[in-house]
Amino acid sequence: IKKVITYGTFDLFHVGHIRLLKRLKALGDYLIVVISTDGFNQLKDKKSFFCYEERKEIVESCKYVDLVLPENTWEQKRSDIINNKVNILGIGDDWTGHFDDLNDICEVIYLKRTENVSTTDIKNKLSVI
Ligand code: C2G
Repeated sequence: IKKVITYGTFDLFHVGHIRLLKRLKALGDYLIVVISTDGFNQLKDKKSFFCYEERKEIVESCKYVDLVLPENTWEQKRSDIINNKVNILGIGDDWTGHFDDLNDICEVIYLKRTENVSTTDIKNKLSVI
């Protein structure tokens, strides 16, 4: 079976996330989503509204997702891909080029981001209500 992996914070789960996961699942048979822990979010200088456990529970409930794992470091991708026998790493095109070094062990694909939606926009719009 063809296994796909992706990484992200997935805070305030929205259609941008869902449309990405839907497209990623269509590339194979099994989709692994590696969600940034609260500790790793600090490394990314991101403060998520929901904690890791809540973001994990939400993403696990998405019909396109087969497995959720924690993302603790920038460096774990290579071992994640090898240990889980992953064929494709896919991620939004805001990351274009960043993971090309992994194309010796899997296909690396960058998918177009969904326009006009982002967790940051949601937070900003809510803050001025
Ligand atoms: N995304 C999208 N369209 C949007 C918003 C997000 O396609 N409108 C995609 C992003 O491109 C990413 C995924 O949804 O592939 C998750 O987005 P974030 O939670 O912002 O992920 P990020 O913080 O970029 O984490 O090691 C990699 C990092 O953990 C990626």
